Amino acid sequence: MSEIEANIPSTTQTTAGHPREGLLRMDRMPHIWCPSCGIGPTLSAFLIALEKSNLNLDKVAVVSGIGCTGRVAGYVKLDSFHTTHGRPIPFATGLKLANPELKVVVFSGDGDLVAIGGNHLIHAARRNIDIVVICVNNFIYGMTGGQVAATTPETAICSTAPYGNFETPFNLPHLMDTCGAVYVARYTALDIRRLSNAILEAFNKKGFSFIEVIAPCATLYARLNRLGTGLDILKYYHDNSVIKHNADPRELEIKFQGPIIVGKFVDRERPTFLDAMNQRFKTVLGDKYQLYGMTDECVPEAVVEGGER
Ligand SMILES: Cc1ncc(C[n+]2csc(CCOP(=O)(O)OP(=O)(O)O)c2C)c(N)n1
Ligand code: SF4
Repeated sequence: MSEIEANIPSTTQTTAGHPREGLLRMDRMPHIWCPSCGIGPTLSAFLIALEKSNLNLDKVAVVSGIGCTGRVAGYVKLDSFHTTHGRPIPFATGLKLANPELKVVVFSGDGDLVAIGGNHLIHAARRNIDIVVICVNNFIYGMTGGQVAATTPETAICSTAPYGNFETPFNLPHLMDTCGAVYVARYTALDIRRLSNAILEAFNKKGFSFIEVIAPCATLYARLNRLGTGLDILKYYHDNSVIKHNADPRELEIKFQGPIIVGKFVDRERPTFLDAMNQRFKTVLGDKYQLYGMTDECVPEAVVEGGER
C-alpha cells in the first residue's frame, strides 16, 4: 500500500469493496455512466430503500426500457428486465398481473417513460396497476446525443433545439396526479435520504406510485446549456430546490434554471386494477368466481357479501 493509499479512510479504499455490492452485479462494472451523472445516486437511493425494506428480494423485479437510465436493470442483482424503448410499463404490468406476489419496480428515463412510452404510463396510472415507477428526469435524451425531450424546459438548448426549446414540457407530478396515481413525489438526485425514504414509502403503498428524480446529465444537458459540471448542478439543486409537501401539482412546472419544488404531493387510496377486477367479477359471478391474486379478506366486505350488480 502506498503512502497516499494509507491515508485514505478505509471505507473508500477499493479493498473494502463497494458498500452495496450485495445488490449489484459487480461483474458488470465499470458501469457506462459519465462521472457526476445523476443516475448513480438515484440507484444508490433505490438500493438503500431496498436494504431498509423487509422485502423478500427473490420477489422483487426491476424493469427498465432503453436509455442511459435504462441500463439500471443490467446492474442490479435482482430479477431484472431490460426491455425495448418505451415499453417497461407494459412489461411490468404483465409481470405484476401474471405474478401478483412480485414487487415490480420500473426504473427508467423521462424519454423512455414519458415520450415514447407516454401512452403506457398514463394508462397504468389510470388503471392503478400496483407498481413503483422511478423516473430519472434529466430533461434530455442522454444516450442518443441530447435530443429535446417531453420534459425539456422552455428555452433550454438541446442538440435538436439549437435555438432553445419552444415546446411546453410536461409537469410530471401533475400528469400523474390527474391520471390517478396513488403516490406521487419528486426529489433531486442530491436528496438521497429523502429520495430513499420516498422509495421505501412507495414500496409499502398499494397501487401506482410515481417518483420523479431530477438528475444532472453532465455530459449533454449541462454542456449544451453551459451549466458547468454535474457537481455545479448538484450545488444548484442545493440552493434552488424547495421542499413543499402537498403542493398543488398544477404548480410544479419547472422553468429553465428556476426553482425546483420537491416533496410528496399525492398519497391517496383507491382500488388497484386487480382489486377492481376481483370486485367486479365477484359481484357479477358470485361464488362461481375464484378471486385472482388475493384472498377474501382483501376484497371489501360489501362486494363479497352483496353480489349485487
Ligand atoms: C424504437 C426506438 N426508438 C428510438 C430509439 C433510440 N433511443 C434510445 S434511448 C433513447 C432516449 C432515451 O432518453 P431517456 O429515456 O430520457 O434516457 P436517458 O438516456 O436520458 O437516461 C432513444 C430515443 C430506440 N432505441 N428504439
Ligand atoms: S450522457 Fe448524460 S444521462 Fe447519459 S450517462 Fe452521461 S451524464 Fe448520464
